[in-house]
Amino acid sequence: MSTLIKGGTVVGPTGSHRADVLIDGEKIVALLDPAFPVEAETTIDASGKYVIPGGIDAHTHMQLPFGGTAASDTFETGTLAAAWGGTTTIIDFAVQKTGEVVQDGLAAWHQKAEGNCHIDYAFHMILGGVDGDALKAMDQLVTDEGITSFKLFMAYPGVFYSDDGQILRAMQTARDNGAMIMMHAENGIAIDVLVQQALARGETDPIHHGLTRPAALEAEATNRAIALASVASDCPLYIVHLSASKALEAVAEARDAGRNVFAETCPQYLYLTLEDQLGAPGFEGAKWVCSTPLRSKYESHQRDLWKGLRSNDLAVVSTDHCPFCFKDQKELGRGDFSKIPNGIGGVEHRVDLLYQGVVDGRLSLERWVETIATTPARMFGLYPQKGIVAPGSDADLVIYDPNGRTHISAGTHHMNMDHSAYEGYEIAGHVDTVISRGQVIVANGTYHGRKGHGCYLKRGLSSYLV
Ligand code: DUC
Ligand code: ZN
Ligand code: ZN
Ligand code: ZN
Repeated sequence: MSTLIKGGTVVGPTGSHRADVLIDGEKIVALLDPAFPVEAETTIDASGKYVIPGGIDAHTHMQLPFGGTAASDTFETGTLAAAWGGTTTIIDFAVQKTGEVVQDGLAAWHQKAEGNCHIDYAFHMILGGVDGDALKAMDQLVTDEGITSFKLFMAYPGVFYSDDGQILRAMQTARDNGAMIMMHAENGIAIDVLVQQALARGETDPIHHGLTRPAALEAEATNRAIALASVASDCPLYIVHLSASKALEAVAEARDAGRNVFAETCPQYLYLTLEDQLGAPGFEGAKWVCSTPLRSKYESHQRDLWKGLRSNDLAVVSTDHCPFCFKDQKELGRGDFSKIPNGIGGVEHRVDLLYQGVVDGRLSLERWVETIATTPARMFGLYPQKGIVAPGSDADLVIYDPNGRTHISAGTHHMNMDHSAYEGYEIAGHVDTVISRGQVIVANGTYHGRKGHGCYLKRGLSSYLV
């Protein structure tokens, strides 16, 4: 089955040019001069549109048990929503619960995902405890399971938390086997003190979530993670969901020194602020409770994050898609903000929200594609199978209409959430057509994909390893 995408502008990380894209089966087989005559079984007209690699969301949490409930998107609903929004690969976080055998945690995650995904998927592994068995499991997962990145938490004492000694040991193991350590960098010990003090003062509203997680404690943990990685012979380190200027400064300084340090941010930190949350009536602010938290618009965070995206101190934009409904889920924290499940759902809107950055003159077209697709593929060992429009790569493509419009609303989104953190946002662009391994799954506002089409991807080591 051959398909020709005709008349579009192909955008890659290093430039944009007019080219027709020929697909045979699941692969891209050629990029052709538009004047070159080609026959294909199907032709798709992409005139006036961009042809980009399918989005790769390197940070999602489908069905994550968390905060006394579970993230509301299953692998089925979450990957369907991702597909609608132009994301053709997710990397979800499998979880080793504290005390559980790592491989058992992984097996449980495969069971949730297998046969249910609309798009291709891979896993990172959250380590809920670092001991001798977990360190051995890291080696086995890298060698046999295609899992080459491990997330640790400096936050959440008693839940996922690792202390500095555990972190150092995991980093040393990663340095030896080539894996990436992904870090939730917030000082959870100090945060828990602030949370208890706030609650004791009767400060129970959602806004106190953010106020008890100050930027300084994100910066402190980021600096500490970078120092530990340095002691572990420059273990590759990737800071997840970075939101604070001072944390970004630490990453930039390490990168300027040639260190193996990388970071991602998320659309919520680029667009939403603590004041949006503060302005919500009553308990509604719970919809914007996430960790790291939204930061104040009166500080320089958002401006610095956009700058970091341009300078590559922030290499990737992922969603940290961790959806909870307001009703019965976010509401668990009525009267106690610390019981609000932490997370914002956004897997459907990342490609569009970042395109708005192009429209607003904050990112180039090429940098848009790099941060949403090419770099996540390279960072996490999926390149060049994914993340690029090139012969030999999987035919995971989005035809993006710069003259279309996207209106974000819980009334029309496909995520299993009863609200949207971006309710009412208008984007000056639109995901027109989505192709996953040669199959058209979204076209003309209609869904043509199916659950079970998505395959598990075994990943290699990061392309950025030195
Ligand atoms: N960290 C994440 O990465 N996701 C959800 C909550 C959290 O703290
Ligand atoms: Zn986290
Ligand atoms: Zn996350
Ligand atoms: Zn549409």
